[in-house]
Amino acid sequence: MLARGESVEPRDWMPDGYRRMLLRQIAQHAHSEIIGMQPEGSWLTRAPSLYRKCVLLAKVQDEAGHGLYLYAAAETLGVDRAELLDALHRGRQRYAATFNHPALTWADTGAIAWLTDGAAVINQAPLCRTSYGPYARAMRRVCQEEAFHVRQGYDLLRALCAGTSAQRAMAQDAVDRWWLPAVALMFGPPDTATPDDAGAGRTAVGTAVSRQAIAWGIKRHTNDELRQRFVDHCVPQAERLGLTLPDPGIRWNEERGHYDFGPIDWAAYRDSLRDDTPLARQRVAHRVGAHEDGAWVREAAVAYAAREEAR
Ligand code: FAQ
Repeated sequence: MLARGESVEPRDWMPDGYRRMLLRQIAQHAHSEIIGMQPEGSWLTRAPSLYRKCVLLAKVQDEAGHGLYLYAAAETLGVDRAELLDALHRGRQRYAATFNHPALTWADTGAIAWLTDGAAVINQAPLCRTSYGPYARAMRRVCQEEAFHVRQGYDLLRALCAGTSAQRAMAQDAVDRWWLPAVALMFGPPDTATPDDAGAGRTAVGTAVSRQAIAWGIKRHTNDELRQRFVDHCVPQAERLGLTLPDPGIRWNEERGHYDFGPIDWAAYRDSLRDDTPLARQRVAHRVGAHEDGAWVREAAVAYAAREEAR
């Protein structure tokens, strides 16, 4: 079926490992969408104009919607959404550690949308052809919206770059802080073992997982291929904005037909996946609080559905 390029649908037979890998990736993805609302969401009450507030509100709501599409896709694999949320709240399933960085200034909302959503589009566009039908269909909607977010982030940064020197400095500072989380964390571990891995007798965390995910058609490209594609996209855009990407190793490589970029500190990467940092704890606590506050809405929806059914 996979060899014929056909998608796997919920009622088709599938190996347990395939189901587990899909569930892990879709759940992590869904959790990332809803936890990812928090850094930008913290600026909703402080947007500099009504226009920017409306745009940011719509963007943050879109991320909630992406979470819903993805939880619905995960449910087709036989789990309940409440179980998935419980796993997030108890720290049994992960979300992208990118969002364990703070949004310190208004410019961060632009840098997050340009770089983080930009990385998400590069990572997720190939997932529109992922082998599991419900995930692929969710991705098509998500990617269309994410592409719009990237333009919104770029537009915000462009406005700051055309402003005062303080505004330009704010944009540069935000890009300086969000570049590495986007390049390293949004694409996952490297394809090959790093010297640090080899020294510790480890194979690279990403290698085996990625290889299996590609074999099953869940992922279409390796983490490093996608990372390179992202750098190639961003460099000319940064030049147009008049911003510098914080990596002195970035230069055009005529032979490869790609931009070279500096080495990533993978030991620091592994460290940033920890879920016991103050900000990671705060993200989950905020999420749990929102879930508890929303209990009455879920109860009302269930009561309404039961009443409609009884009619
Ligand atoms: N953060 O399994 P591998 C978005 C974990 S959506 C935390 O070898 P892989 C929208 C990994 O889970 C962003 N944990 O990694 C938005 C595993 O742990 P486990 C998310 C990480 O699969 C934008 C262990 O390390 N996108 O941004 C991370 O090759 C703006 C070993 O790793 C997706 O989920 C990490 N960064 O690569 C929202 C797309 N990296 O499960 C708001 C689909 C690794 O064994 C604002 N997912 N780990 O306990 C993927 O493409 C991949 O799963 C990766 C990870 C790239 C995330």
